[in-house]
Amino acid sequence: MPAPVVILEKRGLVGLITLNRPDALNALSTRVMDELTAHIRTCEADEQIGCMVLTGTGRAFAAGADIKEMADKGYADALLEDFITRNWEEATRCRKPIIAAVNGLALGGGCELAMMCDFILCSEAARFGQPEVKVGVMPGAGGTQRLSRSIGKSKAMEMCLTGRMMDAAEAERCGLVSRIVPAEGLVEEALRVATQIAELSRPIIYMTKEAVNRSFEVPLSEGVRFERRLAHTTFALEDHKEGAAAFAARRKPVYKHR
Ligand code: DAK
Repeated sequence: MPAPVVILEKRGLVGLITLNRPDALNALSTRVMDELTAHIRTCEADEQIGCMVLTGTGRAFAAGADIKEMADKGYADALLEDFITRNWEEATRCRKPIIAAVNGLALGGGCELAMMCDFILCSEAARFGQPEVKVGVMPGAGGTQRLSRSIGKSKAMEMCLTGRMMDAAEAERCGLVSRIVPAEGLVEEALRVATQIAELSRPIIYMTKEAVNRSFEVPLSEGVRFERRLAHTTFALEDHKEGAAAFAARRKPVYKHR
């Protein structure tokens, strides 16, 4: 049996998912994306797991879609197999948060995959880019859309039209990543933050994630209305009562996810 190209490990309340194809800089082949999709679904279905961390082995998070595999694909192949839509977007569909821990190169589909996660922590070694134009293709997994929403038109346009790479410091300055963490502690820090999230009330976390994501889809007034409706419903949760009672009693809350 061939070694898995994506590894899932359970670390307490967190699912740690590692892209494991270092010889190809974790290029996102069909097999990688099928395994990744399966692992995200496993974590979604596992009642113990409350949050996921996605990272890569070696010097890359992921250097993009597998260029060699795509080389022979024609238009009809891409259309009929529903390329990208079929098995790339599970990270955007799951309700449990996913933190991308970008340890190195995040290029093309790799950058797009990181942006599908809920937020990005990275090490100083991280490099981000959308170099598709240099290999005769364009971003096709949300890069032109998510990058411009994340870092603004001018920088996104420059990145997509030239394929230049951005280092970790620039990525933090322009808000693509939330924080830079020393390389040796990156995964541990991501696991620590993920555990903190996983210990909170799950319905509250799901609703909060959904509300933030909604802000990218609708006008402000609709987004605020949506948030208000969700926020009102939190008062119906046992976890809301528990959170308030624990605060008043100066103790740690014990959430039942109800
Ligand atoms: N695909 C396949 N193999 C890759 C790869 C990739 N994206 N990136 C690297 N590799 C492989 C290399 O071929 C090499 O394998 P061997 O030759 O040793 O067998 C190995 O990884 C190590 O790479 P290098 O020897 O090149 O390492 P260097 O340090 O010299 O260079 C590099 C690192 C990152 C600068 C270079 O590897 C590179 O330029 N890689 C390609 C980066 C890139 O262009 N990424 C974007 C890929 S295109 C679509 C949807 C989505 C997409 C397109 C269409 N539709 C809906 C239609 C997405 C497209 C992409 O992501």
